[in-house]
Amino acid sequence: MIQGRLIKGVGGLYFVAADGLVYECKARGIFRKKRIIPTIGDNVEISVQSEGKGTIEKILPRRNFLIRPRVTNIDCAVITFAAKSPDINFDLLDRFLILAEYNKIEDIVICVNKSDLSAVDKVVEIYGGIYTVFAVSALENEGIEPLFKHLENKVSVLAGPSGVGKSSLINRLIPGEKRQTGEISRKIERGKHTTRQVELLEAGENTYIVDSPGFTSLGIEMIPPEELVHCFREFEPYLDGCRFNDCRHIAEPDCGLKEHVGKEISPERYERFVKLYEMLCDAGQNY
Ligand SMILES: Nc1nc2c(ncn2[C@@H]2O[C@H](COP(=O)(O)OP(=O)(O)O)[C@@H](O)[C@H]2O)c(=O)[nH]1
Ligand SMILES: [Mg+2]
Ligand SMILES: [Zn+2]
Repeated sequence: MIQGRLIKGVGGLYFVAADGLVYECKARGIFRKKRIIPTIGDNVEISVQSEGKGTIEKILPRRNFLIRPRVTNIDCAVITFAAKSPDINFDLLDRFLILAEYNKIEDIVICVNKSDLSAVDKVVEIYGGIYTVFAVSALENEGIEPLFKHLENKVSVLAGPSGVGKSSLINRLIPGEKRQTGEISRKIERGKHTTRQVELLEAGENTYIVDSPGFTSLGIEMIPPEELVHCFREFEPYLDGCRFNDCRHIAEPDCGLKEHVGKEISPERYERFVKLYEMLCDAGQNY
């Protein structure tokens, strides 16, 4: 039995990278009976039947699980936006960050692409103290090296709206990769009814990147309202300084969190927290 990582699935066949080789595998029938679906990113144990062919015998426990794209055991989320064209939608940026936090991904970074078109000051100003911010230009091949260094020996997902340059970045990060970019690639994506194949792309030894189809809006309605505050990483140090144990940090007096808004906490971030909290409460009532 050897251990490997499920990097790709095509019509019931699973491709497992192990010991520098890729094995074409079937899954044991027991998985289907138990309704367990092998998922890209799974750490698996396989038995080898013949050269390059094997069977998935066991799926090891998953550390986390993303639904869109459907992938597990993510080490790092690279929330990717463009400095310009399209302009940064900060509401959407926070939603991507919230989803990554909610999925318990520890290593979250922000990547601002198209730095050739505009400065990235505002992102650095608001987020620089909370997350590592990489300013890059896929077009001019600028800033790629530090980003690549950060991704080494990890499985990373590039998530962000469409048109920000995720595929272009992957083409820079992975030598030889030729992902379709631009408007044509998006027309093709829209035309397909099935979601595009998720795949771990090998960027180096033990280094994988997932390109995900872009989203224009991101549902976070499944998050219980009281969990939201924990998805704002910089709020954490101030959550035990409130007068009330069940403080929602909205309108309560003597709120230890609100005391720091405008100081350590960005007023914009806090405002978006309040708006999203109220949205989540309303969403809960509609169930
Ligand atoms: N100016 C500029 N344009 C870029 C850069 N990176 C990508 N683009 C362009 O932005 C468009 C969208 O890129 P694409 O990689 O398809 O974005 P995706 O939808 O996030 O995968 C394409 O027309 C790219 O040529 C960059 O660093 N600077
Ligand atoms: Mg793309
Ligand atoms: Zn409070």
